[in-house]
Amino acid sequence: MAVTRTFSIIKPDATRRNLTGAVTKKLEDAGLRVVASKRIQMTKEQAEGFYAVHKERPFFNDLVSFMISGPVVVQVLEGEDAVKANRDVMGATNPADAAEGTIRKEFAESIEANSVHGSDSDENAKIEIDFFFNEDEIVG
Ligand code: IDP
Ligand code: MG
Repeated sequence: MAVTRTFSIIKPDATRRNLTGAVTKKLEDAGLRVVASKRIQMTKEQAEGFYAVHKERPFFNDLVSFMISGPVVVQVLEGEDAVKANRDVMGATNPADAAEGTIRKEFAESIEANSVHGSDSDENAKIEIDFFFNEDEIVG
């Protein structure tokens, strides 16, 4: 296995409850290293662009509204097989289905307000990292 990168968002439900540190600790305990991080208020255009893959889904408008309802923390994470390591510690999309010890099991409020985003492939990780970060903002 190789050291790779993935992209993470700590979503507005988590920043609102002051869980940035608690979520980041879970990521670090899972062997991931935060190599870039910034707290931003996403614009509607950014959220629509980021989630464009979901634009035909019935929850798209609600999801965009939720993602701009407060600040988020966008992060680049590095580690062994980072995409999988992150998805494993995130847990299932619906917190009702999430395994014990995962971020979503512990912190998520609902299937929508589920505390974290994580890339689902190395290819999408690169696209998502490039969407929010310049290379000189990432320091391993
Ligand atoms: P993922 O975040 O686990 O990869 P996706 O299917 O990519 O899940 O969905 C993206 C995001 O859209 C989810 O994290 C969640 O915030 C929201 N979402 C997914 N499914 C639903 C749904 O059925 N109702 C409301 N929001 C949803
Ligand atoms: Mg996804």
